[in-house]
Amino acid sequence: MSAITFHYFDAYGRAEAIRMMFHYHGTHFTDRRVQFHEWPSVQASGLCEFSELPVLEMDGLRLAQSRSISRYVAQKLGYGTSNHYDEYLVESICDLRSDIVQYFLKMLFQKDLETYDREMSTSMVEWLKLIEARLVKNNGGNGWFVGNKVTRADFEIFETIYDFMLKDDFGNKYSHLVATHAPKLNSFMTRFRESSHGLKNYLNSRPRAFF
Ligand SMILES: N[C@@H](CCC(=O)N[C@@H](CS)C(=O)NCC(=O)O)C(=O)O
Repeated sequence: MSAITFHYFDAYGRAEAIRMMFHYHGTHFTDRRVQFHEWPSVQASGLCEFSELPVLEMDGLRLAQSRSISRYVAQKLGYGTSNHYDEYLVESICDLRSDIVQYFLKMLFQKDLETYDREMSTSMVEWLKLIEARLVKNNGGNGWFVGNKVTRADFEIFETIYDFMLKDDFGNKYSHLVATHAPKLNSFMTRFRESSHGLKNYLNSRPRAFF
């Protein structure tokens, strides 16, 4: 594999689940974190086909659009699926994830933590139950989201629950919600994290970001 460079801002946002895929797999990549003052010159450089980040340079290609990049990386690293129904299962849980992220990101952008806090114990709990129900449909919820191996769905759900509820910045403020309302998902979070040294190391050392 030729050198890989992943360009995004110094944030989790649309990049973090993709970064996690590389770390989980143990594939080296340059994690280029564009600072806001650099953005005008990056934008003017022609790097970004659609004038936005993230952009991934891999296999001699330059790829845009986070969800398309995520699908490409998943296929390349062996986290894809082998039939249409499994693909549907992956895509539908990833679409649900997008809905959740859209909903909460607004509050984080506006630093409206009061609403965020309230919505975690209301809307998010309802979403947790739905995610739990989907997880339980596959191997009783004791494995991964789709089939018998890790797929893109696992990365996207892991990253969302981790970064919106469980990361250190929140202390234990929201972890009880996952444990109480989605016990299988709670175990999944530990199982997934523990299943890769690369991911564990990254989570212990990654640059801190608000979202
Ligand atoms: N649909 C695109 C949206 C990309 C996007 O909105 N990127 C934002 C950062 S999260 C950006 O580049 N903002 C800078 C700007 O538009 O000037 C994707 O998923 O990649």
